[in-house]
Amino acid sequence: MKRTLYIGDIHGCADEFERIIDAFGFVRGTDTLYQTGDCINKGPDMMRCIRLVEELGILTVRGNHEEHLLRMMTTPRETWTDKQRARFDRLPLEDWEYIKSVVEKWPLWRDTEHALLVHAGLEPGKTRLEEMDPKVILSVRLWNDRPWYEQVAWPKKIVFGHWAANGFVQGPGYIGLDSGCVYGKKLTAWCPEEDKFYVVPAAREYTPVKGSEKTAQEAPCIIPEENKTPPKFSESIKNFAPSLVKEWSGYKA
Ligand SMILES: [Mn+2]
Repeated sequence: MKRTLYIGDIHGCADEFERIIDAFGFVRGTDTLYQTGDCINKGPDMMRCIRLVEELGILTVRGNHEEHLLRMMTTPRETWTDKQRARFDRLPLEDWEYIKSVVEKWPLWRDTEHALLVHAGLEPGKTRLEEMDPKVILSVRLWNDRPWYEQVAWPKKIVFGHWAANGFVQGPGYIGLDSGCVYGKKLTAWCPEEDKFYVVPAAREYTPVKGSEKTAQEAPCIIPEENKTPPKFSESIKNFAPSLVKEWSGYKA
C-alpha cells in the first residue's frame, strides 16, 4: 500500500530523523515523505539531515530558519550579529553553500493529497495563500493572543510545525507536529493512511529550552507585538491520543 508520512521539525537531529523513517518502514518509490521545515540549526548534524532530504526525495516546506539563512547569505558578513556569525562558523562555507542550494528550492506551502503543509501556520482572515504574509506562514504562533489554528477554517487539514513550546497538538482541522526533538523531547510524524502517529524520543537535550522572549527574537520575520508570547513549555505532549501513538521501541540511547 502506498503510504505518506508527515515529519515534524528536525533542527539537525539526524539520528532521530533516520529512526522515524525506519520506524515508519519507508518504501522508496512507493511511499511519500513530507517534512514541516526547520531542518537546520540548533542540533548536532544538519548536513546529514539535508543530505537525507535530498537522497530520499523528502518534500519539505521552508521554515523560518531556512528563510533566515537565505537572507543572511545575501547580506554582507559585517552586518551579521555575533550570534549569526557564531552559528555560521559551525560549518565550512562550502557546506553552507550546499545547504543554501537545497533549501532555496523549498516552497512556503505544499498542497498535498491529505493536508496543506506549512511551517508555522496560516494568516487568519484570509482565504488565499497567495494573499497571506509569508512572514506569518513562516513564523505565526499566536494571533491576537490566541493560537492561529483556532481562527482559521480551511477545506483541508493543516499540518504544521514551529511551535515546540506548545508541543504536539491535534484538533478538528489541524495537526501540529513540532514536539521539541532538539530540546530533548520527541520527534513526531503522522501517517494519514494508517491514521497513526510515529514518535521517536530524542537521544538527549541538544539545545536548552528557550525562554519566550528569545523565541520571538530569533524569528527572522517581524511579528506583531501581540503575537510574541508563546505559552510556557509543557513537559507533556498535549492532546495525545494514546491509542494512536506508536512508541518506537527499537530506540537505544
Ligand atoms: Mn520554526
